Amino acid sequence: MSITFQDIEQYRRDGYLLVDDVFAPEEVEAMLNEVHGGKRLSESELNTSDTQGNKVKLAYWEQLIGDIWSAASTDARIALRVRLLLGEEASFFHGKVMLKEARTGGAWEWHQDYGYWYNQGFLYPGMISAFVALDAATVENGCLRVLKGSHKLGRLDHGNVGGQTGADPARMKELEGMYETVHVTMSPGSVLFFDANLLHCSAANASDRHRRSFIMCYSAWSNPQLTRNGIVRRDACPIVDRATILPGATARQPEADVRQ
Ligand SMILES: O=C(O)CCC(=O)C(=O)O
Repeated sequence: MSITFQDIEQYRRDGYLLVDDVFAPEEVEAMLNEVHGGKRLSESELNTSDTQGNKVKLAYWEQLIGDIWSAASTDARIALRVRLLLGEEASFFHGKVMLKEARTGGAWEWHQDYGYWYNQGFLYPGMISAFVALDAATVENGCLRVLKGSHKLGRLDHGNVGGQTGADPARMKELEGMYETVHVTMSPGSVLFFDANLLHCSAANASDRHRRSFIMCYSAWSNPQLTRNGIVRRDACPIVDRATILPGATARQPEADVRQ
C-alpha cells in the first residue's frame, strides 16, 4: 500500500484519485463470483430505473460481516487510504455493488453523493467513496464521469431529475462549461477514491459488455450520522493488513502486533 503527499494533494485539488491495480485479478474474480449467487447480493438487491426507463440495479448494505465485501472494505489498501484522504479516522457507512449490465444498465444523473447523504443525517461533507472496477469501465459501457475540482463548490441542492435525485439541470449546464469533464476509464481492480461533493454521473450501458463495480462509502469519525429516531450512528472501521481478500485466506499480522 503506498500513498504519497502528491496523491493527497491531487485528491484535495481534483476531488478524486485513481489508483491502478489495487486488487489482483484473482481477487476481482472472487468478487465477481460473489456477484453471481452470493448471499449478500441476493438479500440486498434494489431495482429502480433511469429517465429513459433503463434498469438501474444495485445491491446495498450497511453492515460489515465476514464476507469478501467486508474484507475489501476493511483491507488496508482501501481503509488506510480512506483514512489518509479523509485526514482522520473513518467510520464505515455502506457498501454497494452497481450492476450496470450490458445493453440494459441505466444512467445516473449528475449528482453529489453528499446531495443524498446530507438528507440522511450527516452533518458535514467529510465523506468519501472508493469505487472498485470489477469490469473494465469504458466510455462505451458507461464509466463514471466527473467534473474535476467541482467538490469545491460545496453541497448543491438536489431535487427530482426524471425520477432520480440529482443536481439542478440548469445549474449543471453552467457548471459543465466551467469545469473539465473527465471520463474515468478504469481497468478491473483499480480504485477511484472520490469526495462526497464531487459532481459525477454516468451514461447508460448500450454496449455488449457489463460495467459492474463495488463502491465502499465512509464518513470521517467526527461526522456521525444522526438518524431519524435521534440515534447517532457511527460504525467502526477496523483496518486489516491482509495479503489478499480471497475467501479463506488468513490476515497478515498487523505490524504493531508483531512488535509486541
Ligand atoms: O455506478 C454508476 O454509474 C454511478 C454510481 C454513482 O453515481 C453513485 O453511486 O453515487
